[in-house]
Amino acid sequence: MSRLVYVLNGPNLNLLGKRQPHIYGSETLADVEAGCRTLAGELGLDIRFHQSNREYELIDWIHEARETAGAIVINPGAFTHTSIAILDALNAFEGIVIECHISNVHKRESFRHHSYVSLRADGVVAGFGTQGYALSLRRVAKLLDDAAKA
Ligand code: CA2
Repeated sequence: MSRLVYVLNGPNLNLLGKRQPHIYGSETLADVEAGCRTLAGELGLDIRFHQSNREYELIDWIHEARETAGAIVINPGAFTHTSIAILDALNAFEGIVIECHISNVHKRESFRHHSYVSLRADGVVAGFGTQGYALSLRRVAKLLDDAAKA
């Protein structure tokens, strides 16, 4: 399976490190991307890292990943709780899907407790801060390594 991983980020995550540090921490999205790139190099993964406030752009990247990628790590932001369209796109992707949330959504408002994306995700990370991205990439690398051996 391809070792290319799409790391996708949904609405408002461009504000990371600039607002609400008590919830989302002080690292910016650029810091998260740099950390993902360094770790991906160590794990032998290639990454495409994107953020958008537009649902259709996230869907287009998921479609693009269908052609080339072995895995998607996605923090869909608030689309997690609303988007059947993103779920449908992920259901058309045959590789590994990891859903990653910075905050512990289960400790927050009840509307954050339901995730459409979890119906497709192979694993879910929540509440580990931005470290969740590294944990997600490590899990992807492990699953790809296991698949290569099988
Ligand atoms: O915990 C997460 O990663 C979330 O996916 C973040 C979403 C939220 O709607 C989900 O329920 C949980 C919100 C992203 C907003 O990010 C901001 C970051 C800094 C300042 C303002 C917003």
